[in-house]
Amino acid sequence: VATLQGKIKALAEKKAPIFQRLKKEHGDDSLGEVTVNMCIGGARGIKCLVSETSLLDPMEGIRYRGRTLEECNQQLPKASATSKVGLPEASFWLLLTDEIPTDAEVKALNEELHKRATLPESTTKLIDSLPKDMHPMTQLSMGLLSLQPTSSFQKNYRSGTMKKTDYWVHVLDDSLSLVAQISPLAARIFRNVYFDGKHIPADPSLDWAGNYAHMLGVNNSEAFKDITRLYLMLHADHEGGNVSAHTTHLVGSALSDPYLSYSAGVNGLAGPLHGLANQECLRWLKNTHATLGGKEPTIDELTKFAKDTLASGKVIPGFGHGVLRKTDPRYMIQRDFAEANFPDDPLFKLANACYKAIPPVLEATGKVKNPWPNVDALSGTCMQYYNLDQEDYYTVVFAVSRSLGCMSNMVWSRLMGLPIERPKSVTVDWLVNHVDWS
Ligand code: NMX
Ligand code: MLT
Repeated sequence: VATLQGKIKALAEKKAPIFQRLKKEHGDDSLGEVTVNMCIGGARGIKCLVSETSLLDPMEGIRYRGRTLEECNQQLPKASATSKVGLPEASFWLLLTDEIPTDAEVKALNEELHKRATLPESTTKLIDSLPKDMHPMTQLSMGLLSLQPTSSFQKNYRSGTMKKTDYWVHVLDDSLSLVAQISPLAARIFRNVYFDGKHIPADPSLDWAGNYAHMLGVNNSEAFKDITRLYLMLHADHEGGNVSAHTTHLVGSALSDPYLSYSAGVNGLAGPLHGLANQECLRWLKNTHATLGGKEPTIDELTKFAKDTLASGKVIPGFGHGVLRKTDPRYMIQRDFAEANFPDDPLFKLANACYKAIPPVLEATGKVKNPWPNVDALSGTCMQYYNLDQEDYYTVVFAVSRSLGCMSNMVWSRLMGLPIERPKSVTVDWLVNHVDWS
C-alpha cells in the first residue's frame, strides 16, 4: 500500500500545478456550446467531467492512461510465462499510478488483495439469506452496501479528524478492500444461486482474476482463467461518462464512501442499455440459435430476426454506442481470443454472422448513430464456451471488473478535490423561452 500511495502522491504532485493553472488562467475558456439537443439528449457530447484514468476516442476506442487496450494487453504483467493476457489488477495499478507495474509490484498487490478479501459474517449471512431468484446484480449491490460499515473513509469522516487533503488516502484504502472483497462476494452469489451454496475456497496462490475464476468453479482450465483475466482487464474503465462510472463519481462527489458510491454505480450497470446488454445479447443469440434448430443461419435469416426484434420495440443488444463510432476494440480483442481458442463454437459462429447481418439492419433505420457491435456482443459468447452459461450472472462479472476503473477514478476525484457535482437543469418552458423562434 505504501508503494502505491507513494506513486499516486508523486503523480498528483506533478499534476496539481497544471490543474491549478487551468483553474486560474483558463477557467473561463470555452469547451464548446451546449445545444438544446444536448440538453434533452442525455448530455451527449457535453464536456463537463474530468476523469483522469482513461479517455475514449469515438474511432480508436478506450485508452487506459494513454495506452490502447492492445498495448495494455501486451505491456501489463501476465499470470504466467504462457499467458498472453495482461492482468486486470495490473491495469488497476496503471489506472491509479500512470505506470505499468513490475511483476514484483503486481505480486505484492495480489498479496495485499488476498489479505483484504475476507467478507464479514454480517455480509455472508445477508447474501446467503437472499432468495435465489433475486437478480445477481441486486444481490451484488446489497452485498456492497452491507460492507459499507467497514469503510475507513466513512469512519474517519465521522470522527471529524480527517483533513480534506487526506480524503484520497482513505478512499484508496477502501478501494483496495472493495476490489479485494468484490470477487469473493460475486463468487458467493454465483455459488448460492446456481450451486446450492456449495462454495469453493479462495486459492491465495492465484492472481485476483484467476482466483475469481477458480471460485466460480465452472471450469478448472487455464484458458477459463485467461478469458476471465481478459474480460476483467477489458471492462475495467471506459472514461467517466458511462452510467456506472458517472453514477459512482456523482454519488462520491457528495462524499459518500466508496461502498455507497460503487453500489449505486452497480445499480446503473444493471440496466439493459448499459452492462446488462451482455446478458440480453447472449439470450438473443441462444434464442436465435434454438429457433433455427441449431443450424448455421443464413444472413437473410439473421436479417429477419434483427428486423423482428426492432419491430417488437426492442433494441438489438450488443450493438450501438453512445460515443464509439466504429466496432468496439474490446469486441475485436475478444474476437481474436475466440478465433484462437474456439473458432468452431456454434454461438461464436452465430455472433460472427450477426456482425455481417445486423449493422445493415440498424443502418437502414436511419437513426442509429453506430450500427457496429460493442463489447457486450461477444463477452457472453466467450464465457459460455467455458461453461459460464448462466447469463443472468454476466453483468456481475462486468461489475467486478468495473470496480477497478470506478475506484481509481474516485481516488483521483478526491485527490483533485473535485466539488459536489450539481449541473443545472431547466424546464421545457425555460427552453421554449430561451430559443429564437423567429
Ligand atoms: N438497436 C435498436 N435501436 C438502437 C440501437 C440498437 N442496438 N442502438 C441505437 N438505437 C436507436 C436508439 O434507441 C435511438 O432510438 P430513438 O431515437 O427512437 O430513441 C436511436 O437509435 C439513436 O440512438 P443513438 O444515438 O445511436 O444511441 P444512444 O447514444 O442513444 O444509445 C446505446 C447508445 C448503447 C444505449 C444504444 O446503442 C443501445 O440501446 N444499444 C443496445 C444496448 C447495448 O448494447 N448496450 C450496451 C452498451 C455498452 N455497454 O456495455 O454499456
Ligand atoms: C462502457 O463500457 O461503460 C460502455 O461501453 C458504455 C459507455 O461507455 O457509455
